[in-house]
Amino acid sequence: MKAAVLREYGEPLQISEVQLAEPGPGEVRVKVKAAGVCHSDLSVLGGNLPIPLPAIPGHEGSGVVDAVGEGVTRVQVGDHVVFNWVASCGHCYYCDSGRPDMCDTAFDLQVTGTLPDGTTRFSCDSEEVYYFSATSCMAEMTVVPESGVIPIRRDVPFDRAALVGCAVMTGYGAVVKTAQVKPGSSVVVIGCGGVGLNVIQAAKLVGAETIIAIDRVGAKLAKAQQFGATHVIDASQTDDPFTPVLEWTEGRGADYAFEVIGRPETIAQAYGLVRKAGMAVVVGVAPPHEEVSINAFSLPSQTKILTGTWYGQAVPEVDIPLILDLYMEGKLDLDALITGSYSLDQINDAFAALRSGQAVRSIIRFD
Ligand code: COD
Ligand code: ZN
Ligand code: ZN
Repeated sequence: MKAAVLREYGEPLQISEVQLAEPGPGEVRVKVKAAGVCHSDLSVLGGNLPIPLPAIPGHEGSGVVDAVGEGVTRVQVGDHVVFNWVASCGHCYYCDSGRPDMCDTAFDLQVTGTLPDGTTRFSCDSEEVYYFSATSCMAEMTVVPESGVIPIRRDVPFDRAALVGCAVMTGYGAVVKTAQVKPGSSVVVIGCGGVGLNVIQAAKLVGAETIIAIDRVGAKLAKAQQFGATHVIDASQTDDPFTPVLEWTEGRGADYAFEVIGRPETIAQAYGLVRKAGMAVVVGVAPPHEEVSINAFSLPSQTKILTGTWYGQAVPEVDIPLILDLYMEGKLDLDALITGSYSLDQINDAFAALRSGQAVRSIIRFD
């Protein structure tokens, strides 16, 4: 079977013939149908999100269960599934307390590039090939832990479903689960890519009244308006988003701000753009060594909440089917997120489109 293999940071992906071992106990083999090209995959390619190499990227996808290992109970062969890239263990402190997004095991898997038993199922000419987020869906098939797949309804097209595995869950969860945005409130969203647009549409869904989108690409701001932004700020034209945001929020600052890029400057900006006792939520993942500077006096004197969200604080087996229902009811738009469709052989073109700033979500199709 074919897979996109990253051999060195900064180099194009190579479409290689790889071997895939049978699913072990508690594991599931999936025939991949669609994979979304997320900025985090791009971060892996460039070495900003380092993982052991060679590796197969892809953490946002959908497919059909093809085989199950011993003891698997949650899915059966033939089930349609969305990948859950935070494959939680189900029994650590965080899993037990309802926060599988913080699962210790799932975090370890980000670093080891393996499945929970410390090994990988992929190889190429007897060389081990590692995982990204225990998913690696930029391949015709993959083997993942049982918790790494969420069974879904069969009437959602695979390309739409794929997006729910990362971009939609992350953006929606940031608004609904982490910030719990209240109706009538004001929201700033910095970065209107695949994830940011989902912050915007979720804010609209829960009844935010003022939704201010900030991006440095005009086409992204046009998309932001399509998804519900009421005001836009072009960051390529001004360094001062503060003046317009104050003007549109009765001089106070926004109730909530979401940073959806992963840069220290814009994280500090998000903190600065919220009102006293407001909330800034960092969605974007900055390179691991970066620091953010916040005025110390402002912490007690303005009592703003500065927090983050990881995978939209998802409980995937509950939230992913719920989001798909919202799509089928016409309450969330997944169609307009897709700006391009590529075959596996064209995968480097899909990454080039994301890098250029033009693509929202490109889909790799496996027909
Ligand atoms: N000012 C304004 N806008 C900017 C700036 C800037 N200085 N820099 C970039 N932007 C805009 C770009 O024009 C683009 O529209 C947007 O920011 C980023 O969007 P994308 O499409 O490139 O990125 P996404 O939306 O696919 O990825 C979003 C994150 C960067 C948040 C993503 O990598 C991430 O961190 N995901 C969520 C956290 C997480 O759970 N990560 C692990 C798996 S994704
Ligand atoms: Zn756990
Ligand atoms: Zn992602």
